Amino acid sequence: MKLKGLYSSQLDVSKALTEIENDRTKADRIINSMPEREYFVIGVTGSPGSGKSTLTDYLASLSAENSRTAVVAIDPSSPFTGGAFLGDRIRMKRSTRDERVFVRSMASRGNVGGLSPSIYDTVEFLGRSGFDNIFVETVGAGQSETDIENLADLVILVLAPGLGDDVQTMKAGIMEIGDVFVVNKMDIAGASQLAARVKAILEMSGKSIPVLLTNSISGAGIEELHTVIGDSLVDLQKTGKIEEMRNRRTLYHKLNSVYQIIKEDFAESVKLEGLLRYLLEKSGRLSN
Ligand SMILES: Nc1nc2c(ncn2[C@@H]2O[C@H](COP(=O)(O)OP(=O)(O)OP(=O)(O)O)[C@@H](O)[C@H]2O)c(=O)[nH]1
Ligand SMILES: [Mg+2]
Repeated sequence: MKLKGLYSSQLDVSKALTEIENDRTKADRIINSMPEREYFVIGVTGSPGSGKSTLTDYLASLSAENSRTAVVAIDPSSPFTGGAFLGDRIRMKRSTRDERVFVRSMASRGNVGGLSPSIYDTVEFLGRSGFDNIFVETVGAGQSETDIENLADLVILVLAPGLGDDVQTMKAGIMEIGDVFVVNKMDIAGASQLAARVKAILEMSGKSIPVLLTNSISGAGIEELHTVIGDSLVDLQKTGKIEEMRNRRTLYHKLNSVYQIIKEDFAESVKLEGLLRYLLEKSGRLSN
């Protein structure tokens, strides 16, 4: 992988990312010292165990054939250590072997939306370092400023049969965030039925969203998915949506920084507790 500028090796990128994750002020300094660049963020989300890591791994290798590609895998944080499990890295054998793909694991730090606040800095740094396609794997959807929706230009929602992934029982809101739907594990019974149900629901809600079947172990359907992603990104660029997303990402990055400052600097403060109590009371949550 050839990168130009200050962070020209994978090791330099890794070291800078560690600094960025640990120190917000340093993060700003590093990022502001680099010129802005255009890049795409592709979110991969969906049910636990649906094959997100295996699929992302395959996609990243395909993407690396003609674009500089990075993968950020968000692992659920261990509640005890705050660290990340190694699981996703292990399931990204192809990318970790593929020198052209840069892979980074990040802890989610217990955020409901599944993303660590420093994800915005991580992605912006990777973009400015020369990566064109940045895949971000995360579990599920929450309702916070760190949600994948606010970060990614395009969200791939991965489902699989046999996981209790019945469309009716799916977490509220999850169907809304997918720009491309994937029913992975097409080799397992029930995959095409699940895809048909998803299609029917999307049609009912008047959306024309692609629904694809894949097997991320054999690779079946993944070239097609890769093409759909590429075409969708080009469409988004033509219609000005990428620009819109970039502005939205910047806004959420800022909101998140403010939120972090409040959390870190004022969490202990009696005043903040008073304010939170007031807001809770107003929302009626304290009384029930
Ligand atoms: N049969 C079959 N198994 C698959 C397929 N894709 C992934 N798997 C297997 O499903 C299991 C989960 O795959 P992962 O890629 O770790 O799934 P994930 O969604 O990233 O899981 P979490 O990050 O833990 O939520 C692994 O044992 C994979 O080998 C597929 O297309 N078919
Ligand atoms: Mg995973």
